[in-house]
Amino acid sequence: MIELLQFRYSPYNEKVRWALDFKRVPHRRTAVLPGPHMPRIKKLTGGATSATPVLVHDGQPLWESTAILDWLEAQHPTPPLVPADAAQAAEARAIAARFDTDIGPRGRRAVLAALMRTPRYFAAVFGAGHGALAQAAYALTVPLAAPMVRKGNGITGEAAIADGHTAFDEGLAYVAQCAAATGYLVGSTFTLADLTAASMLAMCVDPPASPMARPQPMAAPFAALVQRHARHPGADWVRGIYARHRHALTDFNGESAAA
Ligand SMILES: N[C@@H](CCC(=O)N[C@@H](CS)C(=O)NCC(=O)O)C(=O)O
Repeated sequence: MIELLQFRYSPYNEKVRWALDFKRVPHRRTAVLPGPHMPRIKKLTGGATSATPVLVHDGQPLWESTAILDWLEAQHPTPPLVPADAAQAAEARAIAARFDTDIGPRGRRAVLAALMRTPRYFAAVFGAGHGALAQAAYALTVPLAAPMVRKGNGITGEAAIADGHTAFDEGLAYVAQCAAATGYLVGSTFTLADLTAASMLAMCVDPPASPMARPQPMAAPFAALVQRHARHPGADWVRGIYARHRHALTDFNGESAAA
């Protein structure tokens, strides 16, 4: 059995969940809480990383979402996420890499900064599936962990947060323009590029009835972030891709609805 160790709310984890669901790979999901996750993930990866997602197959851990998607593509080639055409495959990988390494980390700063302003909501978002008591206890740790979260994610001040919004604007503008002709970022089918871009932009779009939908009602700072980007044509694209290709699952505690 494949196990995914995940953060409930994370675009890199969403990439892997989406690929597993898209390819209908039976698996189990175990949600770990940011912070307390560290010793467990470090032990599992032999100290290589503390970051999620980590996928365990036959006792072997795999980390880095792109490496996990490559492994899934090799093990479960259909339906494909990588185009058969070499030029299109390279284009899809390049678009995915831009969203992975630029738009995602920059945008995440604005998201985390908004969430950290409301520790109880932070705990509700990341602790979905855990009991109310566990969430309340977790919320108490958020202000203590905030300096570490800021440091680890490059949230150096207001300029970094503003740049996060700029990153979302850049990403939304890119998908709106690039997908205008066919609805997809590469060619005329759903690929790794669409999956990755939509997973990253889900942070500011909040696609409904999906694992990236936030608990309701949203806390005010976070609602403002979503509101700020909601009417962008790129946000329509994200919602459309989710509706057509995510086969929206709302699992919160690790049960795979794809099995
Ligand atoms: N490049 C990595 C990024 C993963 C990542 O940034 N994961 C974050 C959650 S969004 C995480 O687990 N952070 C906690 C940590 O690094 O300890 C990937 O693609 O998997």
